[in-house]
Amino acid sequence: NITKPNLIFKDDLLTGENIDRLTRKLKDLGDIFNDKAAFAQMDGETVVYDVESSFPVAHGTEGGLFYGITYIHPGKVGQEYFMTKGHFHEIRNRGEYYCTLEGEGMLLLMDENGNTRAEKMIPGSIHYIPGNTAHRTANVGEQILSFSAFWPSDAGHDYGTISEKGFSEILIEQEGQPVLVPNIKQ
Ligand code: PAN
Ligand code: ZN
Repeated sequence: NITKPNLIFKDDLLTGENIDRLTRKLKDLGDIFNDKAAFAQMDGETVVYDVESSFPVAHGTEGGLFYGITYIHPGKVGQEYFMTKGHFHEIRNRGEYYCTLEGEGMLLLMDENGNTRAEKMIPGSIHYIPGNTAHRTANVGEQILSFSAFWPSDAGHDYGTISEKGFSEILIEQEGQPVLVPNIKQ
């Protein structure tokens, strides 16, 4: 029941070989949400996001590019919006572009000194993620948030740092608005 963006290129890029599809459910994301009591009340089978990626060259190839579309469902755990795990790239200095396709979101960016900032995602918005910057996206709207991503094929993903410590700030809903507040877990 995901509304897929009506893009000319999408079906061509995301068919054929070397396509990877993954689904992340609440039960896979136990460590990212702060409100453990609210989390415990929810169905672990709830889908939080899907990612469809195209890997035209082998992982680790220098000079190639990967392409993926992420679909984040609307929802919250307590006050915290449904969001991606978030990661640094394994080769830390590798950057990335995101382009919002549909919905409303926030892109959280944290540098290696733990400074977090957020960019608003609306259809058509383009976001440059510099190297050495952890990135996570949250759906702050009431429909699917989808965005395309383009990253170097040798970037790799380091999830460990974020799964241990999280971001220095978390994105929660207060009086109907998304706000960044310090992450007390840190
Ligand atoms: C994106 C992300 C995607 C899912 O393609 O991998 O949005 O988020 P997580 O990987 O944090 O679960 C990207 O940033 N690739 O590098
Ligand atoms: Zn990335």
